[in-house]
Amino acid sequence: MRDLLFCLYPLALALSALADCPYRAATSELSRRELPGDDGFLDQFVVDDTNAFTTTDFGTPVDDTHSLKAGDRGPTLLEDFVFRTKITRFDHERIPERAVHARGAAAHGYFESYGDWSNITAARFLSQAGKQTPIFLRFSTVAGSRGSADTVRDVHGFALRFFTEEGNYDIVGNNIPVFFIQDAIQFPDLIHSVKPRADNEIPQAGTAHDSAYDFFSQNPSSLHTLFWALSGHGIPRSFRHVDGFGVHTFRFVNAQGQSKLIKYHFKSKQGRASLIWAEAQVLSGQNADFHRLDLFNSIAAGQFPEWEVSVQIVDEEDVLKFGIDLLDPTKILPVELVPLTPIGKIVLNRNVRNYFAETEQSMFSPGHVVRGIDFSDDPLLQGRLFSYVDTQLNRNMGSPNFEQIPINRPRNVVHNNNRDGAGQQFIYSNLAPYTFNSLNNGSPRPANQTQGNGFFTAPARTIVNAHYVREVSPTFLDFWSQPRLFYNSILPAEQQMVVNALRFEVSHVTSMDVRRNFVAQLNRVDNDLAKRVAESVGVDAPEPDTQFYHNNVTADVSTFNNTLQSVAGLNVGILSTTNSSSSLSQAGSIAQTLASKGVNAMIVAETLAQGVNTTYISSDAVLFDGIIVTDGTDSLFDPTSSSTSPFFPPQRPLSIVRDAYFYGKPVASVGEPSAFSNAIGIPADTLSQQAGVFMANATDDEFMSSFEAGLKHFRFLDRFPMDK
Ligand code: HDE
Repeated sequence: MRDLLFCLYPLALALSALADCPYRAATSELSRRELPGDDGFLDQFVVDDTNAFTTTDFGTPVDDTHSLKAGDRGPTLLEDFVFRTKITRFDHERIPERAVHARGAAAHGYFESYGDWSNITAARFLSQAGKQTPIFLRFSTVAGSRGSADTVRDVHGFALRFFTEEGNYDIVGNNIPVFFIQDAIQFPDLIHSVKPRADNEIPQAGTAHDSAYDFFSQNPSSLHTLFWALSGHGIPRSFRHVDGFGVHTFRFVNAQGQSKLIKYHFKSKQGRASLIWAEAQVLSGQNADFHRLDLFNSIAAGQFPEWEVSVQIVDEEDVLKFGIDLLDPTKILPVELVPLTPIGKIVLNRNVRNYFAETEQSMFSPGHVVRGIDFSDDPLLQGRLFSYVDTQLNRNMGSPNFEQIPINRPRNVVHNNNRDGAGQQFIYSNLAPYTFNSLNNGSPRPANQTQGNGFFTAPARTIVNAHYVREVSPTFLDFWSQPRLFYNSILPAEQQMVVNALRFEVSHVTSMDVRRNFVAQLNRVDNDLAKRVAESVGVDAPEPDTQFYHNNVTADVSTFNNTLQSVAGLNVGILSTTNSSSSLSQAGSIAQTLASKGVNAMIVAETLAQGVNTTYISSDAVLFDGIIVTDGTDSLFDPTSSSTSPFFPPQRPLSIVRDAYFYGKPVASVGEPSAFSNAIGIPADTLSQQAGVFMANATDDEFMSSFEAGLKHFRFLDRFPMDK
C-alpha cells in the first residue's frame, strides 16, 4: 500500500503543478449573431463567466478547487460548505430522462408564414405573409435511452414549438405520418413491448425481440407504422433529411368560429435521404452521435435546414367521406384524395447554447395550443393531452413550475391564479388570486372567442348522443389496407429492404408461435412478402388471403425515390496518402470544389500531415456520403502485405472503398483505376458502366459535376441483391 502511494506521489505533484498552469484564453464560439425570427428572449438567461471569479450558488466568491482539511494531509472537514454545496449540486444534476423519446437533439429557428390565413385560422402566427415566429424543434428516437446511438432503427420524433405572441403552440409530431395504436390507453403496453426485456434489459433501442413482435402480431393496428419504420424512414441519413407529420387530425378555427379539419406535413427542403441498415449498424459504433453532430455542424456552418409546412384541409362534414376515419391515427389521408396546401416554412438557424438547459429541459405537450387551433376526437390525441403534463411533472421532480424554465416560457406574460410550487420564479403581486374578484378589479379576466383574444373550442364540434363504451369504432377496424398501400408505393429495392428488415427483426424472435403469428399478419398485407419472410425464419409459407389485397398506390412515401435538393452538409472522403504530394494536392483541389458547394470534404491520409483532415484509423465508409480515390494511392489498396501500416487497421483504405460501393454510395477514382476496381472486386470495364461509379484521368469540371449529381442521387439501389 505504501509503495502504491509512493507511485502515485509523482502524479499528485504533476496534478498540483497543473493547477498552477498559466491560464490560456480559449476562443468562445458563444457570441451570437442576430438571425431572422430570433427574438433574443433567451439571452437574458445566459450566464457569461468571462473574467469572473468563482462563487457559490449564493454568490460568495470562493476557491472551489481545494477542500478544507485539517492539515494538508488531514481529513476533510464537515464545515466545508464549498465542498458540500459543490458535491450536492453534482449529485442532483440529473432529472429523469423522457420515458420515451429520451435521445434527441434540438435547435432554434423561425417559422415564416406564406400568407394571411385568417380565413381559416385565428392563429396570429399565420395572420400575415412574411410574418416570422421563433420556433424550437427537437428530433428524437423513441425507444432508446438517453445514451443510446442515433442511428438505431426507430420512429423519429419531430417536436415543434412556436413561441407565438399569444402563447406557445406545440406540434409534437413524428417523421412517420401514422402511429402504432388507436387508443392512448394502449400506450404503456406498446412501449413495454418494444422496450428491453425486464430481466436483462436487452436489447437497447431496438424492436428485434419477442415481445415487440408479439405485440405487433396481436395488435395489427401497429402494422402500418411498423412498415414505415422498417423502410428507410426508420434509419434516416440525418435529422435534416426527415419529413415531419402532426399524425392526428387537428382543427383550424377562424375568429368567426368556422372550423376545418387539418393534417400537418413538414417536407424537408433538403430532400429525404436514408441510410442502409448495414451501415446504420456500423455507424452506431463508429459515431453514436452521427445525427446530433450533423444537425449541430450544419447549423454552425450556416447551412440552415428548412421544411415546408403544409396542411391537408378537410371540411368538418367530410370526416368519414374518404373511406378513412380521420380520427384514426393509423391511417394516412392520401395526397391524391386531399392535396397539400403549403402555408409556410420553418428554418433552423441557431444551435442551443446549453444542451441540458434547452434541449433536455424542453417539455413539449400536444396540449400547448393557441387561439385558432383545436383538437379532434382522435382517442390517441385525447389521451396524449393528459400524458404530457403528467410526464413533465415527473421530469420536473413534481414541481408544476416547468413552464417557467426559460426554454418553456411563453413570450407573452403569464397571468393567472396558479400559485407557488417548488422553484416558483415569479413574484405575484395580486392579493386577490381568485376569479371572480373585486379587490383586483376583476383581473386576471377570462379570455375567450370575443374578448382578450382567447382560446376557444370550435363551435362546430358536436358529440353524438351515445352510450359510454369501452370499444373500438367499426370505422377503425381495417388494419391491413394501408400497410399494403405503403408497400405497393415504394420502389422494388425498398420493398426488398423492408423484407430484409423483417428477416433481421423476426430472426431475433425466439418464440416460434410469435414468428408464425407475425407471418400470418404479414400475409394479410401481401402474400409474396409473407412468403419471403417466412422462408428465412423457418415458418411455413402461407397461402394467399386475397380478400385483403389491392393494387392502390400513393405518391411521395418513398425515401429513395427522390433526389436531394442540395449537397450541402454531406460528407465526402477524399482518399489520399502522405507518400504522394501530387495525390495530396489533387485531393486539395477536389476538396476546394466540393467545399464551394457546402460539402464537408475530408481529405483522408495516414497521418494528420499538412492539408489532411482525418486519418484512415478514424475513417470508415459509413462516415462518408461518397468517396473519391485520388491518383497515386494504389499501394494503399493492395490487399497483400504492402498495404499494412501501423497507422491504420489492416486493409482500412480498401474496406472504405469496398463498403462505400456496397452501401450504394457514389464512388469515384482519378487516374489508373485498377487498384480501385480491385478493392471493390469488380473489373474496371464493368464498373465503369455502372451508375454512381465515376472514373476519370483528371478532376475536370465534368468529373466533379457528375460526382455532385451522384451525391444528389444519394444511393444507387441496383447494387443491392434482390430476391428475384
Ligand atoms: Fe408521445 N410521449 N405519446 N407520441 N411523444 C412523450 O412526453 C405519449 C405519440 C412524441 O422531444 C412523453 O415529454 C402517449 C404520438 C414526441 O420532448 C410522454 C401516447 C406521437 C415526443 C408521451 C403518445 C408522439 C413524445 C415522454 C399515446 C406523434 C418527444 C416525454 C397516446 C404524433 C417530445 C414527454 C420531445 C414524448 C406520451 C403517442 C410524439 C410519455 C401516452 C402519436 C415527438 O408523455
